Order: sequence, then C-alpha cells, then structure tokens
Amino acid sequence: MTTDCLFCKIAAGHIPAEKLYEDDELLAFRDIAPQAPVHFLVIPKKHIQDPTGVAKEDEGLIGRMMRTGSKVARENGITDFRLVFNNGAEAGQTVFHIHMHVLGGRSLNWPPG
Ligand code: DGP
Repeated sequence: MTTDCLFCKIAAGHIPAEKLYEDDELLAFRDIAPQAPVHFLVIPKKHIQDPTGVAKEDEGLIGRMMRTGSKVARENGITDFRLVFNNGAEAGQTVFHIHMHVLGGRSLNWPPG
C-alpha cells in the first residue's frame, strides 16, 4: 500500500466505498461522482500508478479487471457499457492509482469530451 494514495486507502478499507466486488487482487466500487446510471471503478489492490506503469507481470491482472468489470456490469443490469482507463492529467486522470471506469445504463456519446 502507498500511504498517500486514495485508492490504496479504499482498497485497504481505511476509507469507505460502496463495494460491488472484492477478492484478494481486485476491488470494484461505485464512483463517487457517477457520470451514468451505472458507473463503477475496478482497481487492483496493488498500487500501479497508471496504464503506462503496467508491467509484464501485471498483464493477467489487467485481463482480470476487464473480465470482472464485465461480470459486475451484467450483475448490475447492463449488457452495453464502456470501459475507460485515463492515463495522465491531460487525459482526465485525477487519481494516480490505475482504475478502470465501467459506465452504462444510458446512451453514451462518441467521441468523449
Ligand atoms: P479519473 O478522473 O479517471 O482519475 O477518475 C477518478 C474517479 O474516482 C472519478 O470519477 C471520481 C472517483 N473518485 C474520486 N474520489 C473518490 C472517492 O473517495 N470514492 C469513490 N468511490 N470514488 C472516488
């Protein structure tokens, strides 16, 4: 755990979140500022700063994030959804612990803003 990281604190249970799924490696929880009727985040418990920080040894973990996000989406009643990783401040990343947004439950525009 990185002590000054918000999502490490959520993963450790030190800051509350509305959890949708949890196992030894991953956590899914609702976004505090939802941008769609269903909007949750999937994070690895291991601290990785952003997508560019994903090492070869993490490839399986990232695959599990996608599989888990898709499963939790279906469990929350959506079959069509968007998976988003923001990498860097200019791309909209505000929390520097890698996370995958899962958004759905409404028509989503493309391209994003
Ligand atoms: P990004 O902009 O890609 O770094 O997304 C970070 C997301 O994290 C943003 O949609 C809001 C969400 N978020 C920030 N702080 C908290 C928090 O304390 N709890 C929860 N549940 N979500 C948070």
